[in-house]
Amino acid sequence: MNAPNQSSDLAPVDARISGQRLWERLCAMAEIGATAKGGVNRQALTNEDTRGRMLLLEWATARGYQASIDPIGNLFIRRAGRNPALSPVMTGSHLDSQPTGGKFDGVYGVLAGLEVFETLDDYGVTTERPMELVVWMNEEGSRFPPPTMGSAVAAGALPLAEALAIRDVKGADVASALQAQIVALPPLGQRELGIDAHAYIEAHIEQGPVLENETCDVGIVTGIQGLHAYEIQLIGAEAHAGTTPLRHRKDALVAATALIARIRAAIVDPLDVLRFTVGRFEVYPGSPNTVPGKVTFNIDLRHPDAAHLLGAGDKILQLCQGEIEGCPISAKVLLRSTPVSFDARVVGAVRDAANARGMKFRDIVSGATHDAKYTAQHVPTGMVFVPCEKGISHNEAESARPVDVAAGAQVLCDAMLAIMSA
Ligand code: HGY
Ligand code: MN
Ligand code: MN
Repeated sequence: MNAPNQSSDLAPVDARISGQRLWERLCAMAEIGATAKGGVNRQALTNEDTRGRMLLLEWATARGYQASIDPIGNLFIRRAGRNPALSPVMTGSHLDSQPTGGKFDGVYGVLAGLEVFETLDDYGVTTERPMELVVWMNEEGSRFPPPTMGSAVAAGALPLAEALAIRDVKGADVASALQAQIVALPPLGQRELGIDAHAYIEAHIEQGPVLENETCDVGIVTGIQGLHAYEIQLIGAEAHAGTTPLRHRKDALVAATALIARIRAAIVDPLDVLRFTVGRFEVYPGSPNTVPGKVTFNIDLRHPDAAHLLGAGDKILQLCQGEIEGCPISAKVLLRSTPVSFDARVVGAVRDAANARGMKFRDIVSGATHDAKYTAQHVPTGMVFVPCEKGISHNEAESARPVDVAAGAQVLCDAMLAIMSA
């Protein structure tokens, strides 16, 4: 590429991202935690997650960007601007994945942000404000529930001490896993908790079929639906599978399945807008010939309307009182995040950027949750979506096209520059 002449954001330049470099970086990152079925398993604070962060830091420090980390492990990469005292224009997403995750969920937003920084370097663009790329810790919440843990703590929605004490199914807590990661990473600047940005724009795959079905190049994300996360526990009594009559049993698994059936019946939504999922279900002691003495399961509940979500959530908590099948029930609220509408100015900058590039686009509300729901509580926030194949995500078959990931990164670049001086 011919390096264009030196310029600054005062003299607008048509900075065009490199789709090829972005695609190469996505492929390189996908090798870390790669699974046999073509996806990734890079769960938060595992060795794979640490290796992914190390690769990103390698690319970032090669460009002279400054890296820092906050007390919950959110990683910040800063591209200097003319005036360091100004709040940065921020972008970001996450590198951690589901256990059977895809190559684009989260990673795309992180590497699209890096591509924007590198493109501005290549075009010699010096911006007035610094720019920051944040890698939110544990967005997926698959190893350590709840999801969006790092951004929730940074936003003050989840106490740091509570998050650090959360354990995975093997008993490891966030604090020790985070400490192990920090020791393995290169030395990083220390960063206080908080979200300080002039604006935040995140690029992400849609994780649904709408954009692909409508042959849109990008989606202008206007908001995110609300999400409640609960942990439910039922306590029975271990007993011998062969000698214990059913009438004498306190079978926690029978109780849990009866309770889930009751909850589903109580919150059924004929419009199929409410999303109720039990994705984690632990049976203790998990022996084929011992009656289960304890069951712990997680509920993920979502809806775009705050009142409907709250109503369903309260019904669940009412049903999770007392006992069922002789087993006492306990319920823990892990997260209650309300639906979010993004800042009109930032949404407009994303829409204008797509329009100026002659792209086909549409407004869209995100069914998936994102760290942007927490940045939106503190700074003007928006997102840009790109299509993914058949809308498949949280699945190793997740896929996206080079032309689409490039288009989203270009919109991200243009929108970040536009919001810079807004
Ligand atoms: O669960 C979600 O919506 C996100 O993809 N972690
Ligand atoms: Mn994601
Ligand atoms: Mn995800």
